[in-house]
Amino acid sequence: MLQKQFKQLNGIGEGEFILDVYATQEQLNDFEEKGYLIVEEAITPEQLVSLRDAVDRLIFNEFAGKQESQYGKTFGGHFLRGLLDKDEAFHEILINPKTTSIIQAMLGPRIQIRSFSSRVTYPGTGQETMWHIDQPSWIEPKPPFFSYPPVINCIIFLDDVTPEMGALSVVPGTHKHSKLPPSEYYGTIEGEIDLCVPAGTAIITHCGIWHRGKANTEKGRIRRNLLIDHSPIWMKDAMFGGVPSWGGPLTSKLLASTEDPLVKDLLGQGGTH
Ligand SMILES: O=C(O)CCC(=O)C(=O)O
Repeated sequence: MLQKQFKQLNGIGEGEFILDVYATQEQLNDFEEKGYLIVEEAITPEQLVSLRDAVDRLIFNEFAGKQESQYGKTFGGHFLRGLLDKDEAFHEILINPKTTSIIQAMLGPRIQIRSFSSRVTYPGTGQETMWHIDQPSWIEPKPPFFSYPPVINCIIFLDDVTPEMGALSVVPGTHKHSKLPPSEYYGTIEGEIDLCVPAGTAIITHCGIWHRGKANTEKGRIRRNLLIDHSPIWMKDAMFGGVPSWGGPLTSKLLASTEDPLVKDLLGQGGTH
């Protein structure tokens, strides 16, 4: 097993991290180069059953048998959010050495979860996503001290993914050029490849890679996955509002009274997914 050693230099003392990485150095190099890495049998068969059950329960509770996409065409299907607070089954894979260790090897050992969601699409609905990147906050030209958001997504497929159910399509290498894919686009892109994988597989992606989930067709079946975004611990919490953790009544009042995006950014409310 590949072992990585990190020291944290924090000015007062040093922390040491010895990490057993469930990948070879060649696989990590390939991930760096292409922007994605496939991890076979990322979860156990027992976990697969319990995670599917948990997703099904929540889908039933939140969508009551309806199949209509909640975000319209651009991100088709149903999204369940904040899963760690909805069912303890998801805690089983909070630390999942086969994937977590790879993400730590690529981002550094101290990582946090930014969002923990699931996406479900249904056969015959044509539900798909447009081409996108997961953290659309590139700034061009890049100012000297700007840092592109280092976010890694771990997509765990809970069903076999076939072309009929909609491959995960990626354009290898696009995470390196800091450009956006064409807006609201569903067509082909030069260099794209379709990834079809068995249930229990994880595909780990750099947040800048161009990708999309293809359509679930009439010949498809239900397609469930987990989407788990990770960042280094120094990034703030994920988007979608709330008072900053250090905030108080006056900050809340100011936030409630402004639409100024810079004020919102400065008070920790800005964010992109
Ligand atoms: O379901 C998929 O295969 C990908 C979904 C995706 O890219 C997203 O929701 O951001």
